[in-house]
Amino acid sequence: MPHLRSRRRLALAVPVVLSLTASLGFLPVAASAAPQAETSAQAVDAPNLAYVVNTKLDRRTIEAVKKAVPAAGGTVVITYEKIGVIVVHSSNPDFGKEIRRVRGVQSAGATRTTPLTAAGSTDEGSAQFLSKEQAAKVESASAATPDSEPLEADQWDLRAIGADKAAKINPGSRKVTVAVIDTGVDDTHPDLAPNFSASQSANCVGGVADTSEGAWRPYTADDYHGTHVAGEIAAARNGIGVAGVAPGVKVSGIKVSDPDNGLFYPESVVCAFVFAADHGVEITNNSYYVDPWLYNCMDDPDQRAIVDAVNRAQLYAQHKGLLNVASAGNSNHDLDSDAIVDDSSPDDSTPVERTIDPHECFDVPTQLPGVVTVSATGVQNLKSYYSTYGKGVIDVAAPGGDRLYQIPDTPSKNGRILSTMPNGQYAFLQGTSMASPHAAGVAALLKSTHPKATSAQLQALLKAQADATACPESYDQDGNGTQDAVCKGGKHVNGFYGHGIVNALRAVK
Ligand SMILES: [Ca+2]
Ligand SMILES: [Ca+2]
Repeated sequence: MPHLRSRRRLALAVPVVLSLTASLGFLPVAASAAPQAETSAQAVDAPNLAYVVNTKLDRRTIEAVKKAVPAAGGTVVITYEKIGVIVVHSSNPDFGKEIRRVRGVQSAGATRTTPLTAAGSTDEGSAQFLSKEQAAKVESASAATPDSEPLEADQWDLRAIGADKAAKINPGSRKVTVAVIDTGVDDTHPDLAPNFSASQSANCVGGVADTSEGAWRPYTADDYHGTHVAGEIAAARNGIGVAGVAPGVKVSGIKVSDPDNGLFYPESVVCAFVFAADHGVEITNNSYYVDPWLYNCMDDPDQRAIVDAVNRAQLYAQHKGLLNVASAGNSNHDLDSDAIVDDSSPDDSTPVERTIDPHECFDVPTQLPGVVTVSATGVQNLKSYYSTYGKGVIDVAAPGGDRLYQIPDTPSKNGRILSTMPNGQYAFLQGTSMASPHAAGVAALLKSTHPKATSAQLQALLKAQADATACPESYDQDGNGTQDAVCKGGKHVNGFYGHGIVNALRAVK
């Protein structure tokens, strides 16, 4: 397809695993979690870790590897036969080494550096809730003009991509669902309830989908991230609060955040992609990177196994027609440079500073092949100061907000993005986490008008219809005389905006 960027290096490193899905295809088989009698000797006090074991895709190999797991001191949690990914728990410190020697194992490694029972802290950043005056408007339909929502005057982001006008032409189809892979979604919020799809929602934490009533909801109001994202995509036009980019489509929640430390571990994300693909979802939104590594290096056996497992799952979803949309990251990193200093990984134990090459070490899922990578802009259509960027990496840009340098002429003068929060609340947040759902919303509008589009075709449409945005002549946002980031490329594709800023109005015309 035109405009699809080459990811040859990554594609070579990670086997494409979809060819046998037709002959293997069944639902994931949950294995017995009962303790195994033949567990090998284990070091005293060794931490119990989770692993992904990625195998060749024939059933005999998968069965043989499953049998080898207890011999290496592990317990099978679940087997995703269609993609050859086995989730294992083990307290044998040599489990990874031992299982990698088994015939048919293509990669295997620990998905965490801290024991399964450990608790940690989370740093969600700070949300800015509405002022009393703004909050009073939330349910006051009379405050709105007939064509707008009570708080829409503060939604500069909708106007920036023509989503206010698009909604009057086509708000999107009920046959399109965007799954929010995140901290859970509070579907009881009055702005989300009308468009929520419970049958396409689950709790995937630990790698096994739990579809019991409400399992997809956030643990507490502090886990607000997924609820904010869901509102940006599909908050209803119902005379209450705010509107989303595609208020006519459905949204679902797939929770992947660990209850102890809030982290998004690989096995949970593998579960989420497979669940979405098997439950008729059209688009996934991924406003996160898979923990515990901000960048996963292919020369490390654990990190390589993480890339392999998550990539198999997201490719499986693409093969079923899903478009996976992901945030670029909030580190103002240039993913087209030769060296990035990562001092935050692993984020579930003690981070160690390392210098990585983003062509060999990957932010997952955003740098995986076929995933739409989204950078963030503010009200001036300039890259947000925090947004990660990179020529050949960013596919499109979308509003994510900029509270420091791009202040809108709105009632609140708040440069961030206003959306839904748990317990019926609203708040402003900024980040590429907010940009990705704007792109996912526009993709949902495109899928509504092009229901037969494949994943690659939908991505091509999203890029072709984006507003091409040239590199700025200067990017010294803090005004100290040095450039804060360097934009490479021309008007039609560059490192700050990819193929441009997504456009909702063009998507429905
Ligand atoms: Ca509303
Ligand atoms: Ca500067």
